[in-house]
Amino acid sequence: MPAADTIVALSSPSGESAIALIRLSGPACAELALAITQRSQPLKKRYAHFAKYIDVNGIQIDECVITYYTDGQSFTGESMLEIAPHGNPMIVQKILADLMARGCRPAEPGEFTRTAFLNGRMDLSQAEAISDLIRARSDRSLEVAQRQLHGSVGRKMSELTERLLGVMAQLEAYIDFPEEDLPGEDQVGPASELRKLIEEMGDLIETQRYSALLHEGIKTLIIGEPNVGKSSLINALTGAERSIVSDIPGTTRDYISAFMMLGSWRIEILDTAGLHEAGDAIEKIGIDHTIEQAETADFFLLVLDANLPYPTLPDSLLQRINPANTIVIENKTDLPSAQSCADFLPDLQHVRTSLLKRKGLADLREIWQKSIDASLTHGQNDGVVVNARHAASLGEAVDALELASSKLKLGDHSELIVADMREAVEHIGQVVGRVDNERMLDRLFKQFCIGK
Ligand SMILES: Nc1nc2c(ncn2[C@@H]2O[C@H](COP(=O)(O)OP(=O)(O)OP(=O)(O)O)[C@@H](O)[C@H]2O)c(=O)[nH]1
Ligand SMILES: [Mg+2]
Repeated sequence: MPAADTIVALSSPSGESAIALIRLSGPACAELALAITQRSQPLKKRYAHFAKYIDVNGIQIDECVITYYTDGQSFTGESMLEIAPHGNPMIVQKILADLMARGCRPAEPGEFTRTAFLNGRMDLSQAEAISDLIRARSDRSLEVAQRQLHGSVGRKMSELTERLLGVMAQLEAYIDFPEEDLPGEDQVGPASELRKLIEEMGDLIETQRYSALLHEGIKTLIIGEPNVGKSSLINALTGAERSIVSDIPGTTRDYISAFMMLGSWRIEILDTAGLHEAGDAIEKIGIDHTIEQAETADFFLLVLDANLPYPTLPDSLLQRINPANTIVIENKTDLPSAQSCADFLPDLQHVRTSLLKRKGLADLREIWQKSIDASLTHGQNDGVVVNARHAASLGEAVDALELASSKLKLGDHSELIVADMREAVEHIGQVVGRVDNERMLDRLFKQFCIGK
């Protein structure tokens, strides 16, 4: 059986399910389709065939729905087969073993998408979007992955490239006349377009921060002195008894994390050890952990007991908090001695709560969500959000353009400036995969699941 380099994998999760999906891609698909169904007529393309799956020994394994795709009209661009048997892991294993016996080989992680990319079915940013789409855990990240899958990043890169090529064409007009310098008046247009491009690309690189927040969740730290209600807050927000609540100060000794949704944002929320002059060595380690976590946190909920004097916060923490990333929660307002804490860090937004009586939580959610919307939504560039790999390539493109820009200012010869710009165009090309780098592709597709 000439199944050479026809790949196979289970594309649905392993375990019991109503149906499972086994995918194949490669030159032997048409022939395999006939062999496993024992038919003599080719399968109609893109048609759901109800058929018996017969193994190499002539034994029926299951009844399945089989779809056949021809070259150029499939996800990978090669011939493909999709076999949907009943979702019993034993049936799936038997079919996979049979296909292997017929010469197929198991697909590597992401190999279907990699083949699709190599066959020009999509650019690299679209291939990455498939992985993001599968892993998305919030409406926002789904939205961004879907936009990217429809080519938002690719279109932006084409636009940038076109504009760079436009500037290069203006400069190239002088390359044929090396004895002539670019006249001053002809430098103005290219110089200002170059600056504009550098700025726009800088904004685009900034959206990487947003992409990380989408995928990993907005890391929110609950901080405050011991016994103010931090653990009560994580429990109220997540609706679970995640953290132990007690009236003994210093109950939470190390941070505890949980995930929650705030509107369409995914939040990683961490309850921490209370900040104070540590009593014992273990408490001190817990407080060090809080300060360490604060360095990488995106948002802070600073809890106060409205009945007690204001806390003194460590300098490192004071430097991290600002009105855009912190909300002060004045808790225990049900007690008769509760005071207003409005003059504690008055620039920050304040919410009054009684976590014991479940009061003020809706206000907190509303202010918190508005605050995140305000600080993150404007950071999106026409809805285009780049990931770390894109940002690195764009960063190199910006470096090359900065060089070009300074050479232009110095009145260097056009040829030198155009060379730098050509380098920038190449770096932009890497975002969508115009690269010759097997190792980079290996690394990228390894992060995919098998069967995708
Ligand atoms: N009266 C009143 N008590 C509260 C309120 N919120 C929490 N408490 C009580 O305060 C005590 C401490 O609450 P926790 O949530 O454990 O406080 P914490 O900040 O996590 O404390 P540590 O882990 O020790 O740092 C518990 O007895 C809670 O029941 C509130 O709004 N009003
Ligand atoms: Mg606690």
